[in-house]
Amino acid sequence: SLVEQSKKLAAYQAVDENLKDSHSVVGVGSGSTVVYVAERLGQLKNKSSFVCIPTGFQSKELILSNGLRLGSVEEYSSIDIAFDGADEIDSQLNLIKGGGACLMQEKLVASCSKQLFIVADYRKRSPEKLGHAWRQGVPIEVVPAAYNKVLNDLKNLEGYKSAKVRYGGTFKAGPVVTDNSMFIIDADFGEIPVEKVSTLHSQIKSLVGVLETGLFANMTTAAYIGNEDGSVATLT
Ligand code: DER
Repeated sequence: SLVEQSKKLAAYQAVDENLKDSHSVVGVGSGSTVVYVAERLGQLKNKSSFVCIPTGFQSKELILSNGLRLGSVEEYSSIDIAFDGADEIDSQLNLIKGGGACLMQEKLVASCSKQLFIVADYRKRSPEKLGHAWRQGVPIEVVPAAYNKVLNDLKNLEGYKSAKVRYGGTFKAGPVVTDNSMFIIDADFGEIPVEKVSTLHSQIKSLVGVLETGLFANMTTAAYIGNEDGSVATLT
């Protein structure tokens, strides 16, 4: 499909243009686009010269299934370069992440990385504000015991519209449980102006019971966006 092809082109270009022989620790994100990052890494002749750090269970599977060396963020808290997907990217490269409920370890790896390259298809690019393209709300990872308290606290924040715990639906009765045994709350704040992303993140993060938010402000080195026409846009 056009979307899959654009994901692959963006992922391959991001790896080809940025992974250097000097890089020895590589962060691998989560989701369907980073599948192509792991595939490209697995094609490298010198793939045994670097260790890959996962951002969750699926990421670990990607690393192993592509014959890449698996490390952990406990052993390698200084990461040379990381590749990850996103649910939405604004004009300042702020991100909404967490569509795959892996945001905690994704942000941990991103925060340990000297460089973070985001790879995505054209649906994720929002020339407008965050919340324009991704309408499912800001993912928030919360301690299960605190979910009701956090749902109530969120109501007091500027721009709040609604919030709900993410349920597994057909595939799991009850709430989605993350790799960290936490719940996810998806909170709708409508469209979030670029200059408000960092503030909103901090307000949510300060609520007792919140582990992490899916708002990634000022963390992205560059984004590779696969376009419908087969071209790849590099945003910095
Ligand atoms: O959960 C995340 O942040 C993932 O990176 C994910 O949402 C990106 O998803 P995709 O690459 O499958 O579109």
